[in-house]
Amino acid sequence: MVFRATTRIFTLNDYIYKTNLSAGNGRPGRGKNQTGKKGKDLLLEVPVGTVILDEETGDVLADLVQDGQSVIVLQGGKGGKGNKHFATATHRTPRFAQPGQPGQEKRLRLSLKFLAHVGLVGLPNAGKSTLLASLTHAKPRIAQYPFTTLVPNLGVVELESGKNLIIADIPGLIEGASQGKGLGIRFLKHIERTQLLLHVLDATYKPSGDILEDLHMIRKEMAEYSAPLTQKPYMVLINKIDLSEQISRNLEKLELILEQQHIPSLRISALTGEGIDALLSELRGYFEENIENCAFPKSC
Ligand SMILES: Nc1nc2c(ncn2[C@@H]2O[C@H](COP(=O)(O)OP(=O)(O)OP(=O)(O)O)[C@@H](O)[C@H]2O)c(=O)[nH]1
Ligand SMILES: [Mg+2]
Repeated sequence: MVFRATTRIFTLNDYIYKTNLSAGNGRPGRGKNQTGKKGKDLLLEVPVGTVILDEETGDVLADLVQDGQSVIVLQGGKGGKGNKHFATATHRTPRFAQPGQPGQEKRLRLSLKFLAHVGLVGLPNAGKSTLLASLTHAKPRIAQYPFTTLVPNLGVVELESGKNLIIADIPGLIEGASQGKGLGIRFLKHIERTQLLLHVLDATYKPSGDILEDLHMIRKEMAEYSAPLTQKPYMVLINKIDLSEQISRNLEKLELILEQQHIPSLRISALTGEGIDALLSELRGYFEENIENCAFPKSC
């Protein structure tokens, strides 16, 4: 049983119902000095970023991080040896041959961890999917209610050098997500392998609150999931600035606080495109020389 990673599919949805898979058994040995045929390979395509685990032990059997990378996870049945194999001086044409061997069996778990370069994080409704749609050709679901995104989305930004930058949009996080509130934190695995995080803050989100509280809350939930996630470089995007009449707080003051903490920030409107060019040029500056994972075509 062979698993092969491909960048043509992005989900493991094919395997939701395909749960009982088997490759061919080895065929019995045959006459005329012939070994039986090997079992036929079963080739299974999975998205790049798929981790294959042994369900019983939890051991990682393979982590497929390159397009085209393949791994034999279970050996198929060997063909049986033919009758000649068993011939002796006194018994030249034995009437028996070895039966084909059955293949190995195992319960496997497939887990996908995206291999994106940039991860979008934020509260539900902050505008993450709108931003993905504005930066890339991706067409994620966008709507005016929380938890529109139920499964993560990927988009591709083509840099000037022709390199492809992969951006992951994950479902929104809320306070208590690490305790299972909302959709929980299980989607954070998809941004574990990114190089840069973009924190999308809704500048209109709380009528009188401080949107930095949103930032700290999200980062706290992320830290509960995995401390290294909070070590990644990040940038703050102050979104929805087109809704100026609904932004009562003083953005300059907010930006000053971020600056004092050496946190880069940008004002954007994912909807109207304001600030998106500035964001793209930041991304270019960051990644042109500095792309670590090369899983996708033209990424490096
Ligand atoms: N005016 C304005 N509306 C925006 C902007 N960005 C997003 N929106 C709106 O905000 C709502 C939520 O946008 P989404 O992109 O679905 O938000 P999300 O962060 O992906 O939300 P979840 O998937 O629920 O986590 C939609 O109605 C968008 O049209 C913006 O820059 N300006
Ligand atoms: Mg969304």
